[in-house]
Amino acid sequence: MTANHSPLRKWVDEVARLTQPEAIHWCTGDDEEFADLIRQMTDDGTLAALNQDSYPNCYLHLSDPSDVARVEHLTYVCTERQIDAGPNNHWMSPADGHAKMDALFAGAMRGRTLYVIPYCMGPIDSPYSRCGVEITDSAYVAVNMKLMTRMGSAALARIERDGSFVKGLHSTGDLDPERRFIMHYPEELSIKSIGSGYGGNALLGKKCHALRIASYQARKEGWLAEHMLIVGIENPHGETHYIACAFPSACGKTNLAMLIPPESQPGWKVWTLGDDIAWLHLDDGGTLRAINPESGYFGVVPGTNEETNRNAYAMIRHDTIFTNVARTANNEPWWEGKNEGAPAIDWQGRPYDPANGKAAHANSRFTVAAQNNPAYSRLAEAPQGVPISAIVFGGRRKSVAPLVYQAKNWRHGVLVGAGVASETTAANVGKVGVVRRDPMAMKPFCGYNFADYWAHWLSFADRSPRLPKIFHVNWFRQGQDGKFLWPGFGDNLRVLRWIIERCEERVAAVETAIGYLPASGDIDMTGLAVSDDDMSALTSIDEDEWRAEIDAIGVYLESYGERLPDELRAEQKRIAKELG
Ligand code: OXD
Ligand code: MN
Repeated sequence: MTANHSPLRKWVDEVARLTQPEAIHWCTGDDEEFADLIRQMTDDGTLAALNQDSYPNCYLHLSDPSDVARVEHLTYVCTERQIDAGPNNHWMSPADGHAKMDALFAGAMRGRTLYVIPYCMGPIDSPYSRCGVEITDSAYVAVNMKLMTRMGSAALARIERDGSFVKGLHSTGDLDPERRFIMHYPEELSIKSIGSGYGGNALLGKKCHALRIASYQARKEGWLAEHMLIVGIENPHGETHYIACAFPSACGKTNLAMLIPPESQPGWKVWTLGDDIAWLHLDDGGTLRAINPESGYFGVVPGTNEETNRNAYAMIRHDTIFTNVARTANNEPWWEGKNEGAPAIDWQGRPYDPANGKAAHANSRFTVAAQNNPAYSRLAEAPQGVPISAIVFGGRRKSVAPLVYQAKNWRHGVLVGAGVASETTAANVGKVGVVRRDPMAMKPFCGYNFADYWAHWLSFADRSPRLPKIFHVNWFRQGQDGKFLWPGFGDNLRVLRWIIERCEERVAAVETAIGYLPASGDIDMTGLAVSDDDMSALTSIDEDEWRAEIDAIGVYLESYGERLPDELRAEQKRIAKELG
């Protein structure tokens, strides 16, 4: 396959001159190509076939042990002016960023094949979708992109029609962490990434394009690119509400997106539209509509089992690429929390020995096409997306944040989002379990200054009287003994039901300075063994803790200096005053 689109052709030629590949392959995205690439990788050892009787078409990739997560400290936003990237991003000038990367890319593909991967983020025929082309020397990236995006000929045809696309250049390089960088040039709609094969660093359609570059593009074009799952909640009468939820990495987005209602909630159904990213547009009538730009899941494996996520457990039983899980003696994939089988070989390919730590890496992943999900919503393919009733922010907090509360209005909701904090997880290299501010769960992903991003969020209030209601949840509250107070997983539906009732204005709530909390008895507890004391701890606030929290949010916001929107400052002060 070749391209008529001459800027694309020209760019591929330029990259080939710089990187010196042995061969160039234009990806068609068809099934034969996928099968050929898999065969090639099982031959050269990049992939190992898993037990094909119990896990048909499943493969395992073990990465370099130094290359297992996103690398925020090596991720840059290169804008002409540093202030436009903001204190929330590492910055380099575009000229320096290109010079640094081009030196690393010179000759980087010698002896390798250069793959040209045209892809479309979102349904091919959606006005809300945007396209990109990733050039990579990794066949692993090519097959992952096939599972995660609409990749190949149809995307190329759209690129030729649209005349524009995001340029992403990736090479696995030599995997030396000293020569690993993920650079974004939002003003040029381009990305350069070298030295890592890990999903978030290498599958450029995902975090790099659909969040960092798209957030910048969205601000210019009047929409939002967010780190949110999209889920449809159908009630026993067949009515469905769509909700978009932003949680930091590895806080259970995939589980919530594929939630199985508990037996005590008969007639309720949950449909998945997306598990990680939402693109939100206002339609002509002022309704906020969401599409999922992705078409597959790159999910965290540990903890997935029949009880925690039956849909995911079934979905990854076939046609799945696993990365950095362990294997059993009969060559099945194994991970901590699988509740079945035992590890024989660990994620580094060594005989399993508990003295070496976990058998599967804490950030081991599955890549799987969304169609494998038994709960995949047919509306995930709808060009117009789905109308969003509620936006839900959340974090992983041992204390402070109650199970759920509702913001008083859009402006307050933007403050709630801006104040999100969470304990860090294994999805990024670095210390785990440290509380940090993660506004809108976008700390690692916003491609421009957060102060401008909040101003952009606030501006939606002037554009529509019909915006979704905004909420905050915390599934991770702990008691004095360190045990989780809330069971989570399927039981989170109970909280989502309260959220929907609030959207439909069918239930009252308790007004506090930080927002509306559920009144006692308004969260359906049928069949659930949570004590009254725990429930009241989950649904009340400690004013001393909240005074400190709101002050800390104020200090954090002020670190954005004079670009911080006055409206946000005023909202923080209002709450501080109400708390007294
Ligand atoms: C992810 C992440 O992989 O947020 O989705 O790190
Ligand atoms: Mn994510």
